[in-house]
Amino acid sequence: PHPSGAEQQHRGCLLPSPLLVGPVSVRLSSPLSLEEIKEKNPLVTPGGHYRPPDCEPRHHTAIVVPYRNRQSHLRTLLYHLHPFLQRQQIHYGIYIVHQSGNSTFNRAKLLNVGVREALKEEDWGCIFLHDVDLLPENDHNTYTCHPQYPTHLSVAMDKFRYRLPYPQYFGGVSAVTPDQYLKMNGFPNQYWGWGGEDDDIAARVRLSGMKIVRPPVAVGHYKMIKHKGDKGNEQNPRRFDLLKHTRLNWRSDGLNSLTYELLSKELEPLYTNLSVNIGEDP
Ligand code: UD2
Ligand code: MN
Repeated sequence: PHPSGAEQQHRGCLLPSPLLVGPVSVRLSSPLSLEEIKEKNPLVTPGGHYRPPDCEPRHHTAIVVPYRNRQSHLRTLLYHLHPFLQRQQIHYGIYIVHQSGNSTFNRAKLLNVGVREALKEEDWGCIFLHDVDLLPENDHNTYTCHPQYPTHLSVAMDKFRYRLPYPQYFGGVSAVTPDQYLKMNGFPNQYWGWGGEDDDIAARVRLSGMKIVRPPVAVGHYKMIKHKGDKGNEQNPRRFDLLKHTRLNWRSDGLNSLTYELLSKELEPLYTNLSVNIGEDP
């Protein structure tokens, strides 16, 4: 006999989700308006949260996006990611961490802020660190965490001809559990401008006794929306020097030295917007 609706609600969602479709084509041009995207995702609640309506989700994932001045990329990401995550039948929330002001961009520090603020709100089991311009192309690439080790998801990107550019590469999209994040003392706060912070994060994984796990190349496909370098995120000339000292610095710079001022938190229809003052390059 079929379970009644009430019984079904207490059932764990099936694994793998029966809603998965595998490879999907990604729409890069002329994103819809936020209102139109909201209409297509009626079950998303304010702040950009979602729970599968018919089964108990097995995963609770926060998506943290470092952000400044990439409006069209953000719309494209939301258009694509909401249905993608819903097909995976996970409980999720999307957090956009907006660096206020014009000081040099600091991706890793924004990620630290996002993790801390997301965990204040809910007991997320998994936290995704997600560039705004990367679109997953296969929904078998599940947005869940490995129980022991940090995961690197964007293993095959169009911009690198669908290959890993180098073995320790950790840029783009990655994921940690709160425990893994604590173990590696989060991410560095000292990388202002473009580059190096992803390699520092990869080094922290290793230095804290963990390793990086990855999905198969066949499912870890991503498209990156083409863009030029942003004003305020010029290449960081200090990155090579900083990277020489990760081994010395990772225990003192990171989650345990993080300071910032949360300026506002807005529950937008499709995401939570955290505006934050993270200071500037000293
Ligand atoms: C690479 C990595 C990225 C990061 C970066 C170096 C890939 C796919 N990604 O990206 O993870 O390590 O190098 O820092 O290899 N952003 C804004 N506004 C800005 C500047 C940056 O929102 O003004 C955010 C946005 O989420 C963006 C991310 O920071 O996707 C990374 O910056 P990028 O896209 O300019 O750098 P890219 O593509 O070289
Ligand atoms: Mn990019």
